[in-house]
Amino acid sequence: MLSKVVIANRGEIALRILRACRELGIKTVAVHSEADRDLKHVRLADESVCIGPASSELSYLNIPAIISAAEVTDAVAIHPGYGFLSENADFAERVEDSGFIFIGPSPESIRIMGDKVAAIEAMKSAGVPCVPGSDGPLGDDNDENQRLANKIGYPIIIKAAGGGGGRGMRVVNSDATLSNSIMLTKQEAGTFFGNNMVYMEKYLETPRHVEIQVLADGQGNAIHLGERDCSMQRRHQKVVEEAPAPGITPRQRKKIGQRCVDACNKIKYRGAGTFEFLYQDGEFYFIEMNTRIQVEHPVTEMVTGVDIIKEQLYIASGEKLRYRQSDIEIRGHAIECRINAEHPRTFMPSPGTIERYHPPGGPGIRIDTHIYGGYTVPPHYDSMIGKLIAYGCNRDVAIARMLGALDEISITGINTNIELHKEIISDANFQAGGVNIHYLEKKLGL
Ligand code: MV4
Repeated sequence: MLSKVVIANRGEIALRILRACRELGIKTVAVHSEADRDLKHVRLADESVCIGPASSELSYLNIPAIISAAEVTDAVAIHPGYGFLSENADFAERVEDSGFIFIGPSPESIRIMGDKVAAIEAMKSAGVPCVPGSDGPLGDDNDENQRLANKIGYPIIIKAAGGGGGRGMRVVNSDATLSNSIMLTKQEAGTFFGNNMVYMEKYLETPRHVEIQVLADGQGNAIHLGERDCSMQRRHQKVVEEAPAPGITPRQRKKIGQRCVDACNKIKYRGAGTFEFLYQDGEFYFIEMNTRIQVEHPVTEMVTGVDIIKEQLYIASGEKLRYRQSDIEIRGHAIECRINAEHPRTFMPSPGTIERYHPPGGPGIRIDTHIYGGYTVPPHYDSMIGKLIAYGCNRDVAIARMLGALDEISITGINTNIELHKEIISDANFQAGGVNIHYLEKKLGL
């Protein structure tokens, strides 16, 4: 097993990684910004190194500072968490070139999945179902682009190859606006991602966002851990996630899961990963692959009993995958509410000092958070301060436990979105299951 790991992240995920390391007897190094000296995991880590000022660019995105911290503490590996450098192929490469283990996929895998055109091409040829589209980047010939759009059928969507997560996309309804939309999307893509390549897909109007979690050891062993439904979102920020996805049958899960597993083996994928699909009219359509641990991984952990972070650490240490597909059983239901420090109506971040914090408890309640009474949420980073997860033997029990926990939890001194969560979990359409990606914004009147 790894002897010492640098946790190159902050907040709840840094604490989550620390806990997994501690369980496996791995020593931990917390690297933190000047604004993050009081983070809970910094106190709990075996060692800590301040890597720069509050600004992310100068600390959590500062590659030389993070690698230096690994060098001076004699660490052997670096866990990037999510966000920040987690899907930066150059970072993974520099970590490896400096003689450390990057806890994640190979730089090559990260690079392929970062290029959405390359990712779709790789997945399509591996047998993963994709959205009908351009099968490659769009050229400058407008007649040809119009022929393609009409063959696919309007509405279509233009997406930046370097985008993802909702940035750099444009829906087009007719030939009249096609060439202009392609030009604008190319221009934005060039500015924001330094890559003006764009591609075309059929625009699915009312899909759900369903994603498959995989684990692979890069030695020919891959498994899937079933799916999560992440359709409850606002402005591409997930708000509530659950596993399994309502209405997905064991047969559907097995079929799409096996496609993902086969693709992992084909591309020699290593580590944890997530295949993102749009799901509409009973069909799955691959859109992107995430090569990091995701915020919502706990719902999968709750229904499978697999500690995904621990498995990342085992895989990074070179061990063969400790599970076979036949060991994996989806049992019960789990729901996660992301708790944000934000204004309840404007959704603007609302940092500040937490006066009191009373966590909820009881059967099936898990809370992944770094907050404590007296902790000050800094204004420099993401507003998510924790995740409340409710597990039950079925969805109704998970919902009842979540409603109880939302009633019980108390965070004073800052604004949070806890009241919003009470409204969502009480919502009749949420309770029926299977709402699409537009539901929350419609409900909020946006
Ligand atoms: C789409 C789509 C409809 N049709 N692609 C947005 C984020 C990025 N990961 C992909 N996105 C979408 N791609 C086709 N062909 C609708 C979205 C989309 C979306 C997807 C998942 C979760 C939330 C979303 C919100 C708006 C649009």
